[in-house]
Order: sequence, then structure tokens, then C-alpha cells
Amino acid sequence: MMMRTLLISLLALCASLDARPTNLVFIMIDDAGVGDFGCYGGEHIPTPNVDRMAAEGMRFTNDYSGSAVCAPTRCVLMTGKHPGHGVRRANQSLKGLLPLPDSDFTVAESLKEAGYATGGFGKWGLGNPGTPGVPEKQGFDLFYGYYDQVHAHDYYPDHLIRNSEKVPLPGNTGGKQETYTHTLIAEETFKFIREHKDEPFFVYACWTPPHGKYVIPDASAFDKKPWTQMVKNYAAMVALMDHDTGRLLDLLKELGIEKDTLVIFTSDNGPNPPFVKPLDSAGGLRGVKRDLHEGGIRAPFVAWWPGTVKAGSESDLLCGHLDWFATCAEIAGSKPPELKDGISLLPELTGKGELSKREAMYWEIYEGPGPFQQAVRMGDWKGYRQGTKDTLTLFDLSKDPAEKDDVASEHPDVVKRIEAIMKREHVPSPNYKALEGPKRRKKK
Ligand SMILES: [Ca+2]
Repeated sequence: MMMRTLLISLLALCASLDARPTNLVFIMIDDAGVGDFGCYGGEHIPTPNVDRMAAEGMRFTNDYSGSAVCAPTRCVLMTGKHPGHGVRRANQSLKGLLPLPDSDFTVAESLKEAGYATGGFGKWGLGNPGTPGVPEKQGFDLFYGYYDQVHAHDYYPDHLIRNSEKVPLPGNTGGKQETYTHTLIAEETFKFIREHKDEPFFVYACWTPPHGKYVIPDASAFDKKPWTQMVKNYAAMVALMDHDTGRLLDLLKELGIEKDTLVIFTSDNGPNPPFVKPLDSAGGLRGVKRDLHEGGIRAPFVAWWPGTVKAGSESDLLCGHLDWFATCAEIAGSKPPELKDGISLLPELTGKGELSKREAMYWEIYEGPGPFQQAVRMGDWKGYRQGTKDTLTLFDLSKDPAEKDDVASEHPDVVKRIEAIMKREHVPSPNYKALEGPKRRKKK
């Protein structure tokens, strides 16, 4: 009996020594709202693959985007710093497009140091060729797609970029529209996974639909819907992202590495206004892209890791894109982010170990409904203001998820705590002007 126990322990030890490091795949599509997905209550666009991913994995119901627009979200994701600490706090700045500086340590650099192959596919937005912010100087072995965020508006450009080099797309010259870029970007994503199946890899699938120009080769699945062509195209773009997410999961299974791979599916910020009414893309929440109300920053977030993340599970943990770096660092045993703004989600994903305590999450942004917005989520409370001296508005999301009823005057203690968090977390940046802002509202 003793021998048998010893043998089993030895086998378990060998298995754990044998276990390969977990691959990390982060699929982040662009400008899709939380209400676009069936598993989040969406009723207009079929998303069977993301829904399947949730059924086989964990669906997060309190997950937030890094920011309410593209570039600062990507900055949060890469650096693990919230927007009151990061370099990129809006798409533009007082100094134009800001690249990530050399001094910023990224999740890709951390994973590369730990021996991961690192590939990014889609839209970068944190540094154009010739700047220190280019992905291949920020930890990526390969980045294929768009470096410039405005370039990424075009699905039929005459070139894409691979490690700062132009890749011509002759099918799109002289007004031709033969090569839809996402098709190439998806193929490159899958090719990278195949090529690196035998070593640990980090794949950042920052796919561009349904953002930018609303164009897609085939939207016929939605022909009969009572929507404008633009809304039909948008729906088809979301459906394509769902389809390709399914292809990615199937590829991992085909390669037999699905149990060694954590896949996240999310979106970078809330939806654009034209899709709120016909598709309920904001899921009934207040605000859209660029707004720090819930509709601008609440994100779909589904984690899939067969055999490790419990199938069909749900988490209401307050978390976000901010936590990806710390999560990866714990999984890979690699160097963590410079600042402790994020927490590792690994204990939540596995049900083992202890989560770090989180008092609140903080956002700031220098565009949108006001020139400067700040928001804090603390427990069920959501504080929001425009300008550092603006009156704080306060919402109890447990009763009022759509932020309709400002209860600030009834909870002066909570208001004080949230104002203190806003003051503490906002570290002024020479690249942005934090306006004091108007006193917009009269107290009730
Ligand atoms: Ca976006």
C-alpha cells in the first residue's frame, strides 16, 4: 500500500514537472458592446461561439475595459497601469499621438523574458514605425496588422505592417477591394499558433472588427433584418468575430493544446451610438464609447481553459483588462507589472489560492461627453464626474445598473471616499490637461 501511494505521488510529481507552461491568448475585438453577445443577454446577433466559450468556461459579469476608447485601453492592457498612471489616457494628447516609451514594461516583455513566443495580430495603436512604442520593441516577436489607429479604420488599405515593414496588398490598389484585412489577420493569428504549438506562446488577437468603417464582404445573413445596411454590416462584423473565435478554439483542440491554453474573449470599449437602439449594443447601460458611464467601459469577458476553469461558471468579481498583466505574470511565473494597479485573476479562474484585495477601480479620460472625466467603481457604488472640481454623481449599481438615479446627496460618506480615491489615483501628466470642469449639476 505504501509503495502504491509512493508510486502515485511520484507519477503526480512527474506529471507536474512535465506540464508545459500555459499558453495565453487574449482576443480583444474593437468597439463591440457588452449587449452584442448572446451570453450577455444580446438578442440580435447570433454569437454561438462566444456563448459556447462561456458555457465551457467562466463568464465575468463585472468586468471593465481599460478605458472608453482604443488607445488607452491598449495601454492599460499592455502595462497593467490604470489610466491615472499610464502614458496614454486618451486617443490624442497635447503632444499628438504618444508612443509607449522604452521605460514602460509590457506584459509581452514579461512573457518574452519567461520564454514565451509572443505574437500580436490586428491593431496596435501604441506607437507607429520609427517610435519606441512599436510592438517589436515592446516585447513582441511578431506583430502583423495596423500600427496606426487611423490606418485601422480601413479594411481595404493598400498595405498592412509586419514588424514595422510595409506589406503591400495589391488586391486593394487603384480603388480595388479584393483583400479584406481581417481575413489575413485571422490567418496570421492561426499560423502563429500552429508554428508555436510546441512551446509556450502569448497571442494578442487585437482584431479590428466591428470598428472603423462598417464594411464586410458578406452581410447577407442579416439581409432580412429591418436595419440600415450599416447596422447589418456591423452585425455581420460581430458575427465574424464570433466565428473566428470559434475557429481559434477549434484549432487549439485540433492541436491538442486546449488544456494548456487560457483564452480570454473581450472588447476594448463600449459600442458606438448607431447600434444602441437597433441592437441594444450597450445592454441597457448608460453611455457609449468615450463615456466613463457603464456603457462606455463595461466589457464582455469570457475565460476558457478546459480542465482548469470550471465549465459554465460565472464570476461577479470587480475586475478588468487592467488585471491581464498580473494574471499572466502569475500564470507564467514571469516578472509582474511595475505598479500594483491590477490583481491576478488566477485564484478566481482556478478556485485555488487567494485573491488580492481590491478597494476600487479607477478611470480617467480626456475626451467624451466632457473634456475630462473620472470614474470609480467601489463595491456596488459607481462615482462619476467631469472635471476635478465637478460635483460627484453617485449610483448604486445593485439597484440602478443604468445610472439613472444620482444618490450622492444621501451618501456623503461614500462621496468623500470616492473623491479621495479620484484625488489619489489621478497622477497629473504633462501630456494632458485635467480640467477643473464645470459645476454642472445643482444638488438635489
Ligand atoms: Ca475601440
